[in-house]
Amino acid sequence: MAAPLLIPILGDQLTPDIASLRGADPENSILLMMEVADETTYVRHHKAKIAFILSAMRHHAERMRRIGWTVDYVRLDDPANSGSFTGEVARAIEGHRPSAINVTEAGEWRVRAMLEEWDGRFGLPVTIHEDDRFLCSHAEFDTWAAARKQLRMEFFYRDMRRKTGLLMTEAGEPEGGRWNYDTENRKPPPQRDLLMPQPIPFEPDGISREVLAMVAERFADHIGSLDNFHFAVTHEDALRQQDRFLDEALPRFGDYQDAMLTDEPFLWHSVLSPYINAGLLDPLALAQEVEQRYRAGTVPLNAAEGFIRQLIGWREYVRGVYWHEGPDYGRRNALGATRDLPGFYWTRETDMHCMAQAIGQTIDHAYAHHIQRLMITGNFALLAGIDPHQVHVWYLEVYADAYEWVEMPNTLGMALFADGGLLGSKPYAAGGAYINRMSDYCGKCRYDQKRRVGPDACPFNALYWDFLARNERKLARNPRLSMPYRNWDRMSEEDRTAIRAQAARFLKDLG
Ligand code: FAD
Ligand code: DLZ
Ligand code: SF4
Repeated sequence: MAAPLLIPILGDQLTPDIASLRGADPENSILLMMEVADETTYVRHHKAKIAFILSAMRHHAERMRRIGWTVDYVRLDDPANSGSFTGEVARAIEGHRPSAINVTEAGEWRVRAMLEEWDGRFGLPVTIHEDDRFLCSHAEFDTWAAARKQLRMEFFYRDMRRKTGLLMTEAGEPEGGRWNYDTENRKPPPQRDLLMPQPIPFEPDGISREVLAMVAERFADHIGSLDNFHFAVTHEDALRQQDRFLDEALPRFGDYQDAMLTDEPFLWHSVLSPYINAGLLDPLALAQEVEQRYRAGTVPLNAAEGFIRQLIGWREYVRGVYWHEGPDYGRRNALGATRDLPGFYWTRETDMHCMAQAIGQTIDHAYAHHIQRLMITGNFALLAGIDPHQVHVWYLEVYADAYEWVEMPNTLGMALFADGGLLGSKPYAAGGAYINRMSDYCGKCRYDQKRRVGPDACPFNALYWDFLARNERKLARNPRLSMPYRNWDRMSEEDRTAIRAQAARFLKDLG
């Protein structure tokens, strides 16, 4: 046999026709899959996130062998494991004497730098393929961004609708006459009931049980529980969960997209992001299924459009921003926030019921839905002035779907405004009234959502006004904040002083 082609497959590249495999000869290629300490510990990932990725990798290796590929699989507990992608590629070169390396680009600047360095290091031709599981290529996003003074998701999204033809009429107009049905996607939560859809609880098979035991032992000091490990770890099971979502939750996804309910972590969300991001599900095929359901009349337009917007709009847009802005994006701190992340982000031990719920289910399931990430834990960090880098690391650690390309712009840009308004036109800052409107949390909280000062006052209220006052110089000219600033100015001097003193006391106690 001629010298084979070496094709490293990273943990979020679990797609059988990933770009680096196309055109390769299964008879003369070695797929290299590597469980490495560098990746499991470069941040202290949630135990369930590690277990999900490693189990999905092991299942993917089996799948690829079944369809005729040769896979060299390096396990984390292999005594010869060097602990890094580069070290394992070096070992594989020793073992297989390949003629060249083919790899699909990584999802982080950190890993991208590693792959780019292989060429010179190993003296072999290295081809890095663009990851075409995304709709928008780097060049396309850069061209789109170069033509604009301001990047706005809504306009990018319209281009993606035109490009894919999703929810477009034959005349090239948006289905229903409008591009966006967001205003119909903000219903407060309904009563909790037994008929709410739930994701399928997949029972861990032998491979997953082995991984779970290893993770429990090796990563005992990482955040999170393994007790609720019910993730799909194969393409087939991920598809089953996709069908469950399409059948049972999608029709009401639109209505309750922003709603939150005590002890209901999933509501009408798909819980598909870990599978989409790891490569077990194809986002475009999923969006086409959603459109199909709309055209068949089983799903209303506000649900189909709302879901498709997240997938081909937000998901592609944040990725574009991540790569377009460069590796220093993660160090931005436009509001100069420096406070340390409070300890209760790791323990859930706080009297703020909304925070205890969002953090608690994160610890239990490595999952929280978008509004919890944005308007509860993200909003709190924004208002309290927590150092964006620490917040970014927390989000990257705790969610099973977290990779830098998607997590970082959502955290730094959308939740914390640390990029100064590049990704969103205003900070998503809100006091207790918003949380009360969109959830049943406040009724179960020891704080009083209506109060701004005093021992029982909801901390979000004083923090909200304090945030605006603290950042007046940077934010007051933002037209989308003119109303709250007018309201702040209308308050009496006495009220303003009391609110700021309340916030200062709370923040001092946080330390
Ligand atoms: P659904 O509500 O069912 O939405 C459908 C799909 O749309 C998701 O599976 C996801 O693929 C996509 N999507 C929705 N919103 C976004 C968005 N803002 N950006 C990108 N894709 C989106 N998403 C991640 O995939 N990984 C992350 O690490 C991540 N970190 C986040 C951090 C913060 C601070 C915030 C505010 C959001 C973050 N998101 C992240 C976006 C979003 O919260 C999750 O994609 C979503 O909660 C996943 O749950 P779901 O699959 O049930 O989503
Ligand atoms: C997140 C993660 C973890 C926890 N472990 C591994 C691993 O052992 N091997 C692997 O190939 N990938 C892992 N990953 C995902 C990688 O970190 C991911 O591919 C990069 O972040 C994308 O550049
Ligand atoms: Fe959260 Fe305030 Fe409501 Fe309590 S009262 S749940 S702290 S918003």
